[in-house]
Amino acid sequence: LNQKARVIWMTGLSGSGKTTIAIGLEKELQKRGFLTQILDGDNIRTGINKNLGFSEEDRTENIRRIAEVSKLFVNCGIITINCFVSPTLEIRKQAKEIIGEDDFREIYINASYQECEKRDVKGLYKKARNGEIKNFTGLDAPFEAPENAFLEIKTTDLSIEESVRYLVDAIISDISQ
Ligand code: GGZ
Repeated sequence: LNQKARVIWMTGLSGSGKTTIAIGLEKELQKRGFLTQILDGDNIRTGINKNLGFSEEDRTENIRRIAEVSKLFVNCGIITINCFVSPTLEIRKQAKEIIGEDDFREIYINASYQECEKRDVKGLYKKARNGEIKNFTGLDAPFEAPENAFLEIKTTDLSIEESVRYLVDAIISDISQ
């Protein structure tokens, strides 16, 4: 068992494709014998972080706890794949500091607001537009693109399969070094 692990930190707008790509990455890593754990809103915001909303303060606390949990996973050799909007430079800096930069790899899942709104898989963009959701990232809450991500994936240019292959190759070669 190769115990060298990483926290693969996916940042991007709601509906940009973070979780879809993460599931593809996890499948490929498991095939190669790696232990993995995906963390996303579905298993974090319903449990450990269910008292948190989407104010800047709550997002900061959300990401802080996630980073602390990720550190525990990565320290026992589990590749942790995190899918959180994690919208600001400051929030991701905090995560990187908690995890430690040797184990932290930031992946920017880049899809424009316009594209995500067009997809609107969960109907959240429509609700945000109608004012039913406040502090919606990209509309009335900020999203700051990463300045030097380990990898940037433009999901408008690549298919899901291509995105996954690009990411898998980068992660495998990073871990093998
Ligand atoms: C952004 C929101 C909001 C607001 C609910 N702004 O597509 P999703 O549904 O599954 O991804 C979004 C998720 C964002 O939670 P995170 O924990 O990733 O956010 S952060 O890192 O900023 O703490 C979206 C849904 O929750 N959602 N309200 N106002 N996304």
